[in-house]
Amino acid sequence: MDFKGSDTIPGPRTEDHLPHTAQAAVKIVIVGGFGVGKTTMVGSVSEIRPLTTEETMTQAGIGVDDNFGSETKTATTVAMDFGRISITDQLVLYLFGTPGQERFWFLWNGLFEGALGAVVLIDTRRLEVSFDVIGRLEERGVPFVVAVNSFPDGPRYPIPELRTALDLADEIPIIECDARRRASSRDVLMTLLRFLHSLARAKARA
Ligand SMILES: Nc1nc2c(ncn2[C@@H]2O[C@H](COP(=O)(O)OP(=O)(O)OP(=O)(O)O)[C@@H](O)[C@H]2O)c(=O)[nH]1
Ligand SMILES: [Mg+2]
Repeated sequence: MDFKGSDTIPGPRTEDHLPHTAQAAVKIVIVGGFGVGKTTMVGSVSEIRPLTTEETMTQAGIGVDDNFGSETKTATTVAMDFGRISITDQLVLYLFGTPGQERFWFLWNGLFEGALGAVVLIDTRRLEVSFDVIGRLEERGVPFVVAVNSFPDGPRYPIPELRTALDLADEIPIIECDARRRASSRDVLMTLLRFLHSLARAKARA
């Protein structure tokens, strides 16, 4: 895609084979409304060549596909994105990006099976597209963190304001990121892992 230029941290993409030392694999889902940067995030952070199922948006999509705020966008995910990142020699994350358009949301069921947690990507220009997504995660009881993908023309809000606008509980981490950057996307995943760890510890104590 067009943004894989100088802003993307170059790095090895040769690790197609799972390291022999890998002991645990965790499934993580990247969700969010249409065009918030899910495919971008999976692509920037994956150490294997990501699998994408993008289709070119055509005339047929006009009036159906919501293209607001991402005028340069020419493709949309129709099934899923898939990538992998090794966090340590032992721990590997499998990343599944969901389609953003509501007409493909029926695919969520399969994508969430066995998922330990989720990242909700948001675009501050279109917060409202995140409401349904967050509601659906809460219904499913899937723990999640919120990552604010910083688009240059996106308004900046203090985190507490975002928390109120999205009606999120205090313990749910909200962080800013740039989905095009590997290091930033990795930080988001580390935040999710720390959150999952703290939930597991709290459960063990209860
Ligand atoms: N400036 C900026 N542009 C971004 C960023 N992330 C994605 N983009 C652009 O925003 C558009 C949407 O990115 P995608 O990764 O396709 O979004 P998506 O959430 O996978 O979209 P759907 O699969 O259609 O729901 C693309 O045209 C990218 O070039 C970002 O962090 N900053
Ligand atoms: Mg996509």
